Amino acid sequence: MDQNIINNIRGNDHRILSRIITKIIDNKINDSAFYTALHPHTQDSVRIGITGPPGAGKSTLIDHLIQTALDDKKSIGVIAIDPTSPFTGGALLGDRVRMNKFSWNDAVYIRSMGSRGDLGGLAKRAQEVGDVLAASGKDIVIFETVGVGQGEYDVIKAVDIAIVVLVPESGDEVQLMKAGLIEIADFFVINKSDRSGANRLASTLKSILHNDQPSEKLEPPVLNTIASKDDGVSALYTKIFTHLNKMEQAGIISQKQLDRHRDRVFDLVQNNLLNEFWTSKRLKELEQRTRDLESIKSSAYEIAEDIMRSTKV
Ligand SMILES: Nc1nc2c(ncn2[C@@H]2O[C@H](COP(=O)(O)OP(=O)(O)OP(=O)(O)O)[C@@H](O)[C@H]2O)c(=O)[nH]1
Ligand SMILES: [Mg+2]
Repeated sequence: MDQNIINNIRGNDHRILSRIITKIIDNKINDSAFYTALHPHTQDSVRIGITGPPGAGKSTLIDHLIQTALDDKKSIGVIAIDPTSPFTGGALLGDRVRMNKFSWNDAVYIRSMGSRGDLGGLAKRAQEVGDVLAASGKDIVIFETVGVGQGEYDVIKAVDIAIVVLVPESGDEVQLMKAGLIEIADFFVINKSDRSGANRLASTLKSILHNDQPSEKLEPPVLNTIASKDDGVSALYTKIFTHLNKMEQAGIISQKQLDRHRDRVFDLVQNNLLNEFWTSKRLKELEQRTRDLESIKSSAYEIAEDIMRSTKV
């Protein structure tokens, strides 16, 4: 591993950051020595996940959060995970505009990465990009995802504080959320509160959260914002850090850090084993054993056991 690269990352050289991050997104860095050398420098950033339905105003909120963080003398990195863009990691128009807006400023780094067709490794790569941004010295790293698939869900699970952004029309979704999102959400924002129904949604949500909260979590705050008018965003910024403090004191942040560390080890072992197992010979065997409709007569279990027992490597 070239120590120069680590030094350049730590020196916050944005050109180097871009190059490295592109490689990570393209899955071209599988050198464990790189991540091991990076690791000691990745622990000091606050990791914030912001998720919610398409068009809820997440990016608009983040734009204003960036400005608020800068006013607070904090540096900030943003990873926008876009499920509609191809997995080449190309920045979308909106993100380019945002990047231009802050491109003069080396305290801000914004990058988008796609997820389509790439769900399995998405959370892993997003975390690795987060590590690079953390090592570059960013005080805050924000992950923006559209709250849809498992991959995005895994990204949001792996942060210190998960913020779910809703809009006044999200009433029905609150029911859906009770199943999944409430488990991961540490904080709710009702954006577009210039529209009717915002207060009603806030009070419905508060009562659900008050009654249904798992005991190992703090009750998530619910805050109303109008991101497009920068209304409520600095209050949101302050509240995020107050809540983070409370989470820290309750031992929740260290528990989350430990959980995500364990999950990463688990996933790495699992991926390594899979890669080791599925040699080209075994893949060929799989292909042969499932080549025609006739093969459906054998159960999947039977074929799987045969392949696992097979000495072909
Ligand atoms: N009325 C109103 N419009 C808003 C508000 N916040 C954002 N918008 C608008 O909503 C649209 C979507 O905003 P984005 O910030 O791109 O939303 P997003 O959640 O990042 O969208 P995706 O990343 O595509 O899921 C834009 O046209 C914003 O100007 C708000 O508080 N009120
Ligand atoms: Mg967005």
